[in-house]
Amino acid sequence: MPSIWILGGDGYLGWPTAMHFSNRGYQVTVIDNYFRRSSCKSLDLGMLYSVPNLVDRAKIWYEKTGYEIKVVITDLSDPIEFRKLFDGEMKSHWFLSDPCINTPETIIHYAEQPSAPYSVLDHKHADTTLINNLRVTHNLVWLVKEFSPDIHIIKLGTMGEYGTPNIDIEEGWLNISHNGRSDKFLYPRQANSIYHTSKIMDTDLMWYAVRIWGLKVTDLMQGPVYGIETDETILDNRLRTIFNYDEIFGTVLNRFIVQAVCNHPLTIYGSGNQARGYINIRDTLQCVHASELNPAKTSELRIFNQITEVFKVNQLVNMVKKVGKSRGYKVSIENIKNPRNESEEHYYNPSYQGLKDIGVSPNILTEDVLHKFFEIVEEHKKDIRKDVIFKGIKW
Ligand code: USQ
Repeated sequence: MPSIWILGGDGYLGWPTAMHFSNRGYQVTVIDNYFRRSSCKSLDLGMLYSVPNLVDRAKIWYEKTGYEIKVVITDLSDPIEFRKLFDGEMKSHWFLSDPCINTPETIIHYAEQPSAPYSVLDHKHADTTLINNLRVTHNLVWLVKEFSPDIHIIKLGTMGEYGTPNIDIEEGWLNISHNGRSDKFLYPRQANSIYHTSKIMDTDLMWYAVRIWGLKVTDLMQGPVYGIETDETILDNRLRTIFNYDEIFGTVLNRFIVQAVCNHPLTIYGSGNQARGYINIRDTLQCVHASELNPAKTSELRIFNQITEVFKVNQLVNMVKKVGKSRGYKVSIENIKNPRNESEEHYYNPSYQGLKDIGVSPNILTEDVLHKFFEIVEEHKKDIRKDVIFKGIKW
């Protein structure tokens, strides 16, 4: 079976992705530097529950399924460390019989600082975001070019690269006519945080590597993800993914469910009319897998918008309110003065057909999905820390 590396394999998306591929017989190696865990500690952010370290997660996974996931703990922003993965010097911290890491057919790149609020905390955190995100991507394209240019890179981008333009959002590219001539360019990008800006720069680095070196890259422009459960996390509670509901690492719907359960008002930033494309964590796995099965071609930067539905914040609030109330919660709301520098009244019409065309069948946000989500959060109700929900990080 093909070999896959998952960079950032300890994170909210990385660990479920690792189990997803492993469960389907792929040889999976996860690589991580525990950035999320160490940031949660240093910034004193609560996770909904604690999760075993990556080696223990791999051991539990083996106990449950008989499949091996190899584990490397290292900092991929360091070019010398990253190189050791390619030249065979780096060995797995946990393995069944062979510690060697095979060169993969596909590399899935999630190894980034993923939070917009983190990136605008102050100069130091902005710097960490830029340095980490750009160096990992830069190291990756150089090493793939040098060691194995046939590897398909699947990179997680973000819909936030486009911002909220007053025209339809295409999937990555735009045909432009100017003074009677036409050409195709990357869609204009205009981000609202240092984090989102780092993702624009990532895309530019990868476009360079595709254009000049002929690499194969799929860039997945993903919207805010929600959810907690996948087909693999349900095998054992200790296999659950890291779940944040704090202001820095928690995405909006995940935060709203936790807020409803702990009787905290739902924190609507500004008018609540901001629209975004959302996606269930299960669909992130589906989309990444469909991209792996249908790789980009040599010299192709293929871009998909990885969202399944567009909602305004207020629509999410209404859904959470309805389901929360039916479960006996009061569910109040609070319109907080928007701490972010973002448009609240804007046009938003992204296209998102490409992934459906390669076989993705979206899980939409239904009341049943929300009920199931509430049930899991309720198991941890007594551990929820209200003090991390809103501290007022300003842009
Ligand atoms: N929002 C609220 N109340 C909250 C939290 C957020 O009203 O308590 C609003 C925000 O103002 C924003 C929307 O909800 O308009 C989405 O916020 P978010 O925190 O869920 O998402 P964001 O900061 O944009 O970032 C998240 C992920 C990031 C990913 C991005 C996709 O953290 O990794 O790239 O979603 S996108 O938003 O499309 O750029």
